[in-house]
Amino acid sequence: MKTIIEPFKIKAVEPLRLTSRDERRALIAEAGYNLFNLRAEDVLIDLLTDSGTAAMSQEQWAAVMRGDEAYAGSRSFYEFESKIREITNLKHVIPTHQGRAAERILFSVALRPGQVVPSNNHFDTTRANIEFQRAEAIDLVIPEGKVPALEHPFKGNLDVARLEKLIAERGAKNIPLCMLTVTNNTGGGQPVSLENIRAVSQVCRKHGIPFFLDACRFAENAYFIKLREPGQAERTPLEIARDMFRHADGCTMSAKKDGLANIGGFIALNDDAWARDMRNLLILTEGFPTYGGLAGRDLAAIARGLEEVLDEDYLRYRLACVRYLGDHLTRLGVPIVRPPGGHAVFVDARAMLSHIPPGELPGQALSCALYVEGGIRSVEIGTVMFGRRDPESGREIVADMDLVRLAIPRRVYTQSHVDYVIEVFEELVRRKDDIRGLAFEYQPPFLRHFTARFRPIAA
Ligand code: PM9
Repeated sequence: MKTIIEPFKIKAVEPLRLTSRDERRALIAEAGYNLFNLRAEDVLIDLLTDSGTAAMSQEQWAAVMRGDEAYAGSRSFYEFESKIREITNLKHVIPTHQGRAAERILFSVALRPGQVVPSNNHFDTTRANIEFQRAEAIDLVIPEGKVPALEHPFKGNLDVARLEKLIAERGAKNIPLCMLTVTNNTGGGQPVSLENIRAVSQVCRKHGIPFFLDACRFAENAYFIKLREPGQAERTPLEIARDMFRHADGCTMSAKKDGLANIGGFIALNDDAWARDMRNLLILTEGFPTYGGLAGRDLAAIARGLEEVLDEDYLRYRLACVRYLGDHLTRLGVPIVRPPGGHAVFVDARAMLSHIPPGELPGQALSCALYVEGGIRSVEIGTVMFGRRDPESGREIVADMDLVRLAIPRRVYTQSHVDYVIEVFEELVRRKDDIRGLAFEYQPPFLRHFTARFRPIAA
């Protein structure tokens, strides 16, 4: 059969509320043209994020009921630890309440001011946590990864020659660790090849630099490797995932993505001294090392989620879903990051709304238009998220790209929901020249996209 169906049926449903275009126009103005400020009830199709928004399976809900809530040494922790060790083969497993807590703890222990941390692309919370330690986050994605329309099987790869150059220029002792985000969220949810993981790891080992994966979407990355990397087609996603982690000294993970859970995260690593320091910090702010800010039931749900996410039928359906939306948008002439990524379609708003200069935030403008037109919530991944205001001139320093991400929550929406999104785009393509740019009205000192407010620029 050529149709790849959802490999599950629906047992519990959640109603969606329809709103009118006039209502949405008023709601987005009230929200300061920032979609994070909307109430979820006022959104019809919520593609803001794939983080923490998955539908859990009956086995995960059963695991929730079986969760062991002992303060120390709960059975659920040992299930969690054992599943993570099975996949990563890393020695220490430290639970955290979500990914950015893992990042804060890792960087608090590993970084000193003035040091640098390279990656393909750091995600916003990763970058912010590095900068919070007064260190520098450096993006070294391959040049192909910055050209939205260019087809390439592994656009998330890190440019190994630039990594070598960075090490030569800054010195290995100023690089306390190197990271690789799989899949590369900021660059369009694009995968990293096993060959590239191996090459980056070899360079790091040669210079004695610990190598960490940001493993939020490791299973989707593993399935892309199976589909696209020569010699990998016959291997299971688990075998490939284990191979990915074999090259790493540690990882951070938000279990809200490929953990198929609504909350949670962890750090896993081999270094005993770092692990000891991290556990001490964990006790200070997150909780005892066998729960790390999570309930026992959360640990149990994640352990089960990490197993289900590596199921091949699930991964085939998951990537097909995103490809379906991406290919239909391409057919409508909507410029997107090609090929579609693992968890989301990224629309190239700078190209689609070429009449809006980057300084007038075309990504944010497109996100708002999508909401007004069809009640769809997306997120800008561009100048709002990654640009910054020049403190001297007050001008906006724009990001490399202005993308709008349509992130697909795992196991939540059906094909007709996706067809509806495609229809809304059809309408927007017709009326795109009427969409106006936006200007910042307020911005906080870091992670500005979450709480900034905007105003429309008059025609
Ligand atoms: N990613 C996302 O929507 C959630 C926050 S922004 C709406 O893509 C990577 C690659 C991520 C990520 C979160 C985190 C942080 C780290 N690395 O959200 O703290 O994509 O669990 O994870 C979001 P937490």
